[in-house]
Amino acid sequence: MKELKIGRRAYRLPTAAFIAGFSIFLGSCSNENGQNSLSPKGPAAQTINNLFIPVLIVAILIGIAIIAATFYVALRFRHREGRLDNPKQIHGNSMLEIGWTIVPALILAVIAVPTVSTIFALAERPTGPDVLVVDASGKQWWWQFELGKQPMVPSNIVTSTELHIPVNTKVLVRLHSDNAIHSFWIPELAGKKDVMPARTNEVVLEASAPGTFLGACAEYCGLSHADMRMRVIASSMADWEAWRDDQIGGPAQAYTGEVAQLTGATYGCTNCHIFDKSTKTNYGPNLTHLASRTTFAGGTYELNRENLTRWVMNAPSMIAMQAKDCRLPPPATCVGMPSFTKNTPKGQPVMTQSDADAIVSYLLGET
Ligand code: HEC
Ligand SMILES: [Cu+2]
Repeated sequence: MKELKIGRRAYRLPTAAFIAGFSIFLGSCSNENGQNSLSPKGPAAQTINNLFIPVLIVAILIGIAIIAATFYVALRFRHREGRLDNPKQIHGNSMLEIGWTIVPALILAVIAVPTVSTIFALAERPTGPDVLVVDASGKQWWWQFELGKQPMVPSNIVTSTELHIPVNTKVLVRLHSDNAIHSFWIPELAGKKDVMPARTNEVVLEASAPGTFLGACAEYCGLSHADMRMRVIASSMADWEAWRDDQIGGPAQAYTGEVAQLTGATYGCTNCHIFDKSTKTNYGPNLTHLASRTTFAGGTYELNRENLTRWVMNAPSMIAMQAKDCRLPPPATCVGMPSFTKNTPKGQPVMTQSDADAIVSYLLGET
C-alpha cells in the first residue's frame, strides 16, 4: 500500500503538465479557420460528415472499451507477492476466438453499407446547363483555373489561385497535372482528390452559402508544396456574373508602351506569362486580372504593392523555386520564376526599382 502512495505522488506533476498542455493545444483549434472538414459548408462535405461522425463515434466507443479492458487486465493480473507468475491461459477457447472474429466482421459489414452508398453519391456526375465546369491544373506551385466556354461562361476565362463560384450551383472540377502528382482539397466543400498526370479525376464542389473556403495541395509535390494554397470564393449568382464579365473583359489598362516593352523584350516575362488576354494559358499564371485577386504566389502572399514589388524583382526570395536561368521560354529544368535582381544570367539586365514600379502599377491597375 505504501509503495502505491509514493507512485501516485510521482505522477502528479507530469499529469498536471499533460492536462495543461493538452488544454492549450485544444484551445488553439478554432472551429472557424476556413479549412475545417468538420464544419461542412456544402452538400458533398455534409455527405462525408454524415458518414464520418457515426463511424467516429463507433470507433471511439471501441477504443474506450479496449483501453479500459487493457487497464483492467493489467491491474487485475499484475504480479503480486505469493501469486503464481502466469494467470490462467485461454489459448484454444473456441467461443472467445469465434466471438472476436465475428463481432468486428459484423461491425465492418454494417459500416460498409453507408460507406459504399456515400462513395456512389459522391461519384455522381452532374450534367446540364446549370452546372459550371472548371478545369483545375496543379502547377509547380500554384493552381490554374480555366472556365471553358459553356452555357454559363460565354468566353474562356483563365485565372489562378482563386476560384469564384456561384452559391447553390454544382461545380464539376476536372483535375489535371502536367508535372508531379498533386491533391486538390477544399475541406469545407468536398473530399480530397488526387491530381494525376495523364489522367483526369473529377470532384464536385457546391457551396450552400457565400463565403471564402480555403484549400491547399494535399500531396507532396516538390520544393514549394507548402506554398500551394488556393481559395474558393462563393458568392450570389449576380456577384459571380459580375466577376465573370470583368474577367472576360480586357485588363484595366491598355497593354502598350513602356510596360509592354519591359515585360516583353527587356525582361522576357511574356515567355511565361500573359498580361492582356484572360482567355489564354501559359507556363506561369495568367496576369491579365491579377488586380482582381486578393492573394498571389499560390495564395501565400497578400496582394499589395509592397509584396508584389518584392516578388517581381526577386520571387525566389519569397518562396523556394528552381528557376535560376529561366528567363527564356522555360526549359524542362526550370520550375518556378527566376529572380530579376540576383544571379541574373550574363548579358541580361538587372531590374531597376523604377522598372519594377512601372510593372507593378500595370499589374495592380494603378497609374
Ligand atoms: C521562366 C518563367 C517565368 C518568367 C520569365 C517570369 N515568371 Fe512570373 N511566374 C512564373 C511562375 C511559374 C509563377 C508561379 C510561381 C508560384 O506561385 O509558385 C509566376 C508568378 C508570378 C506572379 C504571381 C501570379 C499569381 O497569380 O500568383 C507575378 C505577379 C509574376 N509572376 C510576374 C512576373 C513578371 C513581372 C515577370 C517579368 C519581370 C515574370 N513574372 C517573369 C514564371 C515566370
Ligand atoms: Cu502540389
